[in-house]
Amino acid sequence: MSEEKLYPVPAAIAANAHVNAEQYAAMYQRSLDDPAGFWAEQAETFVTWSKKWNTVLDYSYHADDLHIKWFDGGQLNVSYNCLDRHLATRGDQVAIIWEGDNPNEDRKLTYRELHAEVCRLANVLTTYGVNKGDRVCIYLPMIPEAAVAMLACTRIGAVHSIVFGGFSPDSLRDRVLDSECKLVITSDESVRGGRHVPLKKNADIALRECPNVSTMLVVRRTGGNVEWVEGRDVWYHEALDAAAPDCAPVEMDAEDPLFILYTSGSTGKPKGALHTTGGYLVYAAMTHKYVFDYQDGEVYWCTADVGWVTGHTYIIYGPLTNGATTLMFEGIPNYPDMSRFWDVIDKHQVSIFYTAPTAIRSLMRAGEEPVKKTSRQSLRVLGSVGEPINPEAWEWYYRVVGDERCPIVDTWWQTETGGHLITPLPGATALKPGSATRPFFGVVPELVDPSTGVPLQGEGEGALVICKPWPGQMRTVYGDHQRYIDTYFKQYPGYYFTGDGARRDADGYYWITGRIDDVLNVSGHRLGTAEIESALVLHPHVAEAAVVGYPHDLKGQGIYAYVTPMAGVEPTDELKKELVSLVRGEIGPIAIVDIIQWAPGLPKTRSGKIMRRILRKIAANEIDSLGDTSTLADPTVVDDLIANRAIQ
Ligand code: 6R9
Repeated sequence: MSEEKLYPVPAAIAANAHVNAEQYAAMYQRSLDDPAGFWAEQAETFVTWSKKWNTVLDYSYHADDLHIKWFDGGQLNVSYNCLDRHLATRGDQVAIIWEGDNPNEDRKLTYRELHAEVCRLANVLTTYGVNKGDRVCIYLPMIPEAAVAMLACTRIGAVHSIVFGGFSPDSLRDRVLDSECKLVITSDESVRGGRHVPLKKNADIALRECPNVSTMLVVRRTGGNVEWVEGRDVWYHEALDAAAPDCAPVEMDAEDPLFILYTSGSTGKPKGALHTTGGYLVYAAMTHKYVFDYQDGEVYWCTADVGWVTGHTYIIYGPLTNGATTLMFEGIPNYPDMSRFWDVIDKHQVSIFYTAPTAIRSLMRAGEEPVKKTSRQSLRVLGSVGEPINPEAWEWYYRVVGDERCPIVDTWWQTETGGHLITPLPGATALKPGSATRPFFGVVPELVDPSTGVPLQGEGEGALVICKPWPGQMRTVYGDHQRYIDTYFKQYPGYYFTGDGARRDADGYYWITGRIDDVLNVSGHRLGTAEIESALVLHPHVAEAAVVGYPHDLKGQGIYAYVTPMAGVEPTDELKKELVSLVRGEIGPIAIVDIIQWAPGLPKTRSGKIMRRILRKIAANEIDSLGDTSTLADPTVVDDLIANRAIQ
């Protein structure tokens, strides 16, 4: 064993877990030795098919013939799997516990009630001309109607594209246009931490430039004032009241599109990650059961928003396919006070709790008292996702929140991967704080030398790639297959490139070190430096901008922008404020620039490429290790940047 602290699997957990250490080893080996047999079994176990597939896997990772097909020829319906097939045995079981922003507001929907509402909405969508394969944009807060909307789309074979409620009208517009949606579902307002956000107003602004959207369904969440566009806008509740209660699920091919979800990359605009039906659902259900060791009857809570992939897979599709009770939370961790998470756990007797390191770090700051005054006896398993969890936060989560009783599953995965790829299993994996530990079944990670692409043997650090497909893998970038190939399969031929760096220790444990491309991870949210730079240069007083991340205590990474003003422009604090609000307005409140440094010049190579490596070092105040600056067109610009750096 290596030098790091090791937490063995608690005996009480191992005894009843779906998978213990021996079973993990045997199943993992089998998944490599006989992938077709292994995955066929999983597909039969987790999903009900109306027609069996012909081939388990058909793929090529080669750029000139790139394709990935799982369970080709099979047919199924996602909403049938999440709802109908549970009705006979658990129709009256709670499917969704909704906990409002206001602690006095909650709601429970049984599988039967959820099924009924989904069928009605599916009929409404059909009435407004949505057919199989059409795209529907969902721009909703964390309310049960978001789950209903997703499932209603899947019932009729429409492809949903959820846009997080914290995105701006411009971001919403770009996504609606790129995925060519014809219908948008939103609400009058959203509520978070007692504050109302005018979602419909944002959608109204966005849709001014989206001529193909003919219908906007509006959920009444708060009763706040909204403007109404006659002929386009329809109240959700009125439409549902008028709709027929029965709706047969449409049979879908395993490789038919299920959803599009936009995510930031190193270059250009966010890309629409496309996930398909059969493989995704198998992978979502299987990882949900094994990684959280979900046991029948337990209440499971993932605090993500359905606007992110974590919400898709681990609030909705995984849990509902497994017939679980999933909790959906509208609010935030510190409202009305710092005990909110723990109060909700006690109130609803939550067994499994899955959140992000950024939330843990901010709650940690408030000390132990807000946690310790609650019971949390119902908790059995804790989870972490979104960014590397620093060992201090891990230890606090383990000791203070879990009372040293609950294993923490630190799950590494991405929008692109659909589900967990590297993660402990509660009953099988000894834990090391800060390590995502070992690969899930069927997943073959590899570390390659970032510059040569040569695989590393044994211990070492390099670029994290995956050697073969898994069923939850994204299939393409919507509308731009070439971008898919270029982004993920070009740099290291024969592999899927994750964009992350990682270290492998002597025990074969993986430690994710973070993004090695130009993607920032701010409070667990992905942002491309290119998106932020494009927003900054929209300002008439800005000549050029370069954005990098720097270490931030709470957010993991903060946003550091180097901005070159136009000649003759006075760089003032007023201008800084304008730039911060410009970026926020363009992208949304998740994009708050933390630091702006005025840069008379940016460090560029002779071919004009900005050397971000140097900018990252200066932002992090690591000026002793700038590396070679001799290839810069003008090495003196670096001296000015160092002298005026924000963190010294
Ligand atoms: C699920 C999700 C993906 C990026 C990923 C990585 C980082 C996520 C992590 C983690 C270390 C973990 N990331 N989970 N890093 N440990 N447990 O977050 O998807 O929003 O696409 O972000 O997040 O850098 O590449 P997404």
